[in-house]
This record gives sequence, C-alpha cells and structure tokens, in this order.
Amino acid sequence: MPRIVTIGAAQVGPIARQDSRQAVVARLVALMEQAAAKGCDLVVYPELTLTTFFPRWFMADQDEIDQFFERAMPSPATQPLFDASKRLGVGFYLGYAELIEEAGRTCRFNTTVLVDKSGGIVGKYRKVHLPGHAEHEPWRAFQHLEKRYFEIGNLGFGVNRAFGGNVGMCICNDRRWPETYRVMGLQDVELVLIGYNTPYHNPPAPEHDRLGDFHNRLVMQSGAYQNATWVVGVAKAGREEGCDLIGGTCIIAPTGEIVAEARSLDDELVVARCDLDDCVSYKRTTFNFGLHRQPQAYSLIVERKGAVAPKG
Ligand code: CDV
Repeated sequence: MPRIVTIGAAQVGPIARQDSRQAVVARLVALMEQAAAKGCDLVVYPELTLTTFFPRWFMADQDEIDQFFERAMPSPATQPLFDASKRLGVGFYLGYAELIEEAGRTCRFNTTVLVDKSGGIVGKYRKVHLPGHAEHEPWRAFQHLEKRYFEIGNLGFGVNRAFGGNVGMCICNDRRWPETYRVMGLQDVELVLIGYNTPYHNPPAPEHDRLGDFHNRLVMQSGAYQNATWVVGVAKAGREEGCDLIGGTCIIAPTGEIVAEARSLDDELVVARCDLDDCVSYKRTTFNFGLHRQPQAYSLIVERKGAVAPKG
C-alpha cells in the first residue's frame, strides 16, 4: 500500500502592514478550503504568514515590534484556521512570530507549528539560522533585522511522527544549510516543510540578485535528493510594501525533481500526491546512511564554526 500524503503548498501573495490578522486568516482559510476540495491532507503556509515581513523595518519601540508577534497559538484571531482544519480534516504548517515567557523571561522566536487533521498542534520548530543584522543599517534599500527581533531557536531540528510518516520542519534561511536537512535525515525524515520570505535584492551582495530563483531550487532539490526525502518549499511572494519577494513555491520528490510549482506571485495553491514510500529506494541504496556515512571523518562540522584556511 503506498503511503500517499496529498499536500497543498499554499503560496501567499503580499501582505500589507495595515492588513489585519482577521483578513490574513480569511485568505488562509480560503486556501485551505481549496486544498480540501482537491483532497489535500496537509496545507503548508509560508514563514511569518500572519503579517507583512516586518524585519524589513527598523523599529526602536518594543510595543510597536510586539504587535507583529503572537502571544498564543491558537489565539482568537487564528482560531478560525484551527476550526477550519478540524471541519475540513486538513492539517497545516503555519509560520508566525512567537512571543512567549520561558524560564522566567520573555523570548521571541521565528516559529512554525505543525497541526494534525483534527486541528491539534503536533510539532513546533523555532528558526535556527537567523539571517541579516542586529543594528540599523540605513544604507540598505530595506533592513533585514531578524538578528535583532528574534533569538536563535532552541528546539533543534526535530522530526515528528505525523501524517503517516516522519515530518520535519525548518524556516527560510535554514533551507540553504545542508546541516538542516542532514540532522533531519539522520532521524529518517520523509517530508521536510519549509516556509520562506526571500527578497530578490540582497543588499550586501547585489550580484546575487539574478540568481534568487535558481538558488531557491538548488538548495531544496539537493536537500531532498541527498537525504531521500520529500521537500515542500512555500513562499510569501510578490511586491510587499515595495519589496519584491521571490515566489517559486514547489514540491520536490526524493529524486530531487520538482513535481509541482507555482506560476504566480500571488495566493496560489500547488498540489501534489506525495508517496512517502518514494523515499525508500534512495534510503536503501545511494543514501543508506548506516552503510555509507563516515562520521569519524566529519568531526570539523560540529567542532568548528567559521572556515579556517590551512597554514602554509
Ligand atoms: N527570511 C529569510 O530567512 N530570508 C533569507 C534572505 C535574507 C537571504 C533567505 O535565506 O531567503
């Protein structure tokens, strides 16, 4: 019996700073209803789905910053999404800014939750690789202040038993790092879910701008193939508050091939029937980790952070 998970990759078009949570959640519910009509088991939304991508602005006032954060999940504003999930029997991945009291202090994370088909949270991930900078850099066309507004995720890269398989999550910049996929690969991951917000323009390296879509596919396709897993990448896309974000939402098989891809830069549902058993052949042969990996030769990966050139 194949293990089919029908997945809806729910690309979301621009969200304005003025848009209310209620308006955004209504868009997300509409995408979930489309997904249910197409027989989806799971809908994947982007990173920081509930608001505009606020790290593009420098803000000094913590109350202003905190308006972009959720203090509870679900909350009155997001409850309709959980209700729709239960009513439609469709699970989801949702990225949001999380504000939480932990160990006696206030923490802020770039977070995602995995919700099962009965509307219950079954997994949580907090972004580890926070790109950008911590101080205001006025020379940029726009800021990328994730290092200022969030702290580094403290949950590692866990893999959840869900949807009949092994499901992992990461967020945006995490997808560019092979370690992200490999840590999940070592937990036998079969499906990696990724939401992202990626501007076309990279202020410190504008020479990369023409390659944004290529690099997006490159990292996710190689992560899928090298770890024998399905990968679902979902964009917040289009011109958002004057900043152009790439689209390229796609579903990638363990072969490394893209099996479904968005064609717009707006709200768009991309659907594929994903057989988790398609992972098996690669996990048993080329990427049989137990047979072929040589961890004793990889110690630098965890011992050293930055690159050091050989002496001489
Ligand atoms: N939201 C992100 O993590 N964006 C980064 C950009 C800044 C490079 C990304 O890796 O897509």
